[in-house]
Amino acid sequence: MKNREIAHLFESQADILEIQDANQFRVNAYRRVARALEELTVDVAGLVESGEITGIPGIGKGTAAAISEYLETGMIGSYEQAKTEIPKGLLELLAISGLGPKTVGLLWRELNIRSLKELKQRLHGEKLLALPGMGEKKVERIQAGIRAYESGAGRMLIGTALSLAEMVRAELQKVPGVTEVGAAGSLRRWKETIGDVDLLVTGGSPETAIEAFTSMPGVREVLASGSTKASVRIEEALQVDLRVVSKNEWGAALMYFTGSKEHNVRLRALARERDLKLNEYGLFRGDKKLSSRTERAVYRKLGMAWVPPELREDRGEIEAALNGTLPRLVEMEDIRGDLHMHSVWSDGGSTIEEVARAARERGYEYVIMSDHSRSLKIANGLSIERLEQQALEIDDVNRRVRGIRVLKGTEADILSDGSVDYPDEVLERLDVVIASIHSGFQQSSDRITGRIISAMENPHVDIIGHPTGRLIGRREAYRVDMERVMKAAAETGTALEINCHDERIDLNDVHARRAAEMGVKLSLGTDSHDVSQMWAITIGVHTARRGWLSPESILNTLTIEALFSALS
Ligand code: DGT
Ligand code: CA
Ligand code: CA
Ligand code: ZN
Repeated sequence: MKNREIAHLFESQADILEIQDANQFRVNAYRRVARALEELTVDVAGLVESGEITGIPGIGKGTAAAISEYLETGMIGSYEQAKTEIPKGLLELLAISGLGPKTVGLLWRELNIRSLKELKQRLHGEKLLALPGMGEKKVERIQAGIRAYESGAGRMLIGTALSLAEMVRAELQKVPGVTEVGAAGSLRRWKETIGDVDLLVTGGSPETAIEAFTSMPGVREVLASGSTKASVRIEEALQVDLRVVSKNEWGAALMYFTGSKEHNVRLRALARERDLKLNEYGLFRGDKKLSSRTERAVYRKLGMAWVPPELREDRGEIEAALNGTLPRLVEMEDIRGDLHMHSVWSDGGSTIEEVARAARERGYEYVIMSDHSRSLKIANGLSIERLEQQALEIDDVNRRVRGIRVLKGTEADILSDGSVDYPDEVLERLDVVIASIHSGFQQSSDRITGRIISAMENPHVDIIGHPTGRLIGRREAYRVDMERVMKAAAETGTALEINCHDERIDLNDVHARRAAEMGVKLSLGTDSHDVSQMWAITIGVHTARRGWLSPESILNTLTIEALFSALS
């Protein structure tokens, strides 16, 4: 479906108009179209074909023509024209948190700032400070936004990379003779952000595979194209590298291109110590090839166990593989439920019944309803009365939908004094209490760490949600002292969440590993606001694997009885 892609163009056109200080009605009209497209549950192409498209509120004849132009040609002429009317660098500025189109327009018109570079040069200048709506505070926010943007610049969220890889994989699988398409690189290692997607393919003729790859729909630019490898750019900034390898060398190539570079460097040194040579074609003694067909065989010939890709970061996995002490990592099959979900009761889009059915379909035994608490007004947090009404509906769903248990929970705000957003007698009646910070992100380290620790000292709190609060590429973590939080979690028996949302991944792999070493349990929660997001549990499972976690460290691997006794 091209719905989101097209929505993005209309959104971008609205941004351009707003930067140009155009009439607000025009700006809003474009935004309305973008939203309508985002919210469509069916393919826009079908609606264009049947003519129903103009029946959608906000979409008129002109818009419909633009959409069908895009479907036919891959671009919208008027949008391409609009882009030429403003300096190129301005659209990039919009990716920075704290900068909207109005501000960007102001910076451009008043100070002739046309790029990130120019903005950085003049950020603290007096002229900039004097602009309407500016001020020390706002400048600081923009500066933090720039820092976050630059640290994540050019890297994709893993959710983006996964769907991109799926799309390319589907194209490559259509190529005659192709028997295998595999992800390599950071995507196969499930790193939290992905620089470029690396794919390997085998079977069929290399020329045909390369040709199919470079001419796929969605390719904006072919960055390189050779006889066995090619790189393309999709959309604005998504790069995919493809290598065609022979079936006999699949294992060696997969190992080489999975990396990480640090892991590979150690392996090659290890090979040399044994008078062997390791490269992307195989493991050799002199001219004699010892192995290359499968990864397992190559690792075995190096005298070590096969290393799960998530561990290949040179963080101790090589020693463990040599000594036979690699952990038994948690797997998707171990997971019996999702421990962080929102519904229509707060700011989610799915009903409790829909959540229950989706959870059962995933093969879960339980799922938690953890809607927002009363202080989080912008997310329609539940008053005590509504929380009680919700409990009745959960009872009803549990009676009607067999084979899945909906747990009563909350994602309660940790208030500024460290107390939890409901009184004890309310918390006590819930099956699971997640406590999270949603305010006061800028507090000092002592203050915010203290808040989290007081929440953990409340005996009803079972899990701390998204413990560091970072949003990848958008917001830095709070200044929380994770060592102290983990120590307190171990002492109070509070679990820490691995929030599975691709923009959060919070805790991350490194923190999760440290927490487990300290005896803290981890809880996987997708934080889904719609059942269509529940797949993200795989991001959590693979993050846990990157953190060397075994099933024993993870709450979601417990049966419901064991979960209850762990939480009590
Ligand atoms: P990324 O794309 O920044 O998220 O990270 P990777 O790990 O996917 O890095 P990438 O795409 O540059 O290369 C993919 C893999 O290929 C990498 O993990 C290991 C291997 N590789 C690439 N260049 C080198 C190199 O110069 N030396 C070694 N040993 N391996 C390399
Ligand atoms: Ca890569
Ligand atoms: Ca690459
Ligand atoms: Zn939250």
